Amino acid sequence: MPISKLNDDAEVDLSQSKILVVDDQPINIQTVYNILSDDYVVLAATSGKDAFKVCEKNIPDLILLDVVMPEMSGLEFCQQLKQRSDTKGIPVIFVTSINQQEEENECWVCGGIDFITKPVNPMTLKNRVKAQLTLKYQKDLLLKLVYVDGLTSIFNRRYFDTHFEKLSNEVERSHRDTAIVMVDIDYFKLYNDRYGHVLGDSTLKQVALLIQNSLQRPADLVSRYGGEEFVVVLPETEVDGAVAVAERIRTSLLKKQIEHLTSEYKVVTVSIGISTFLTCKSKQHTVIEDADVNLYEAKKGGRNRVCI
Ligand code: GH3
Ligand code: MG
Ligand code: MG
Ligand code: MG
Repeated sequence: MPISKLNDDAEVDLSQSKILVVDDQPINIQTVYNILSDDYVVLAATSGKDAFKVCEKNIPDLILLDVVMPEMSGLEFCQQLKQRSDTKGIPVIFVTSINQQEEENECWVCGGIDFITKPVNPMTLKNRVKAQLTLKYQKDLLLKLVYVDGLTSIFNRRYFDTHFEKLSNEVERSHRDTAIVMVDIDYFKLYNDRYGHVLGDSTLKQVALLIQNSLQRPADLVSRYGGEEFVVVLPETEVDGAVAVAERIRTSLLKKQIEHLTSEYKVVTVSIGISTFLTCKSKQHTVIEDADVNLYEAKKGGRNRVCI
């Protein structure tokens, strides 16, 4: 199909986009608010410190940033913002009266994506903001399409592979253990045969959500590794900790009592295999294989169990 057939001419709805205006002068914030608040959600902060507080509660889609501010300048704020993993993706447009080339260059160097001079021309501000928000929307959408599984809304195999490679390098550097937990639904082919694919899909979603909710630390990560198989990565976790997580997953699914009459357990269950980088001598390559071998042991041992 020619790509032109795929073009969607509908305007993207950006009305829920959050713009954070950071300026030490409330009158400047008011000016920007008057120009943008009909089209977007406008948040405000009068210092870099306040702006970080706003970001902690509510990650904005765009920041409009003054340069000259007491305590922390806009340049310092931007540098710090770009060093934090949770905020580095937020685009920053500098809004400033600076007209020296050198100072303007500093705005680019510290991570600004665009530059608007004061006094602000409302048309220019509106158009620059719209352009950056559209780009941000497209980038977020692309990342979601590439890395998030459409059925279960958890990360997909591609994300896992990328994440895992980075993580393996970190484990080698830090010598801290990391656990891999492989979860596979038992007799799922029989489940589909008996209850149909629509219910099968819905049960897969439930299991994904249950695994997600069984994880307690922000760095823990679950992805859909294959059809009805999930992989959980638990950084800085040794075997005992991983077994505890795996048992939590297994027993909370059991408690849900999702009917599966063609399974010997009469409800949907999972088998789980665990390995850790410490137990696995040649590390990166075999840690997944080891977890898989242990998963196979769990299946052979009667399913609905955890093997290490
Ligand atoms: P075991 O206990 O040994 O794991 O048996 P199993 O039937 O779960 O294993 P097998 O690998 O033979 O079959 C996996 C089944 O999972 C096959 C397929 O029908 C089902 N499956 C995989 N992906 C999906 C999906 O996206 N939706 C649905 N409904 N079923 C899926
Ligand atoms: Mg100022
Ligand atoms: Mg299975
Ligand atoms: Mg399987």
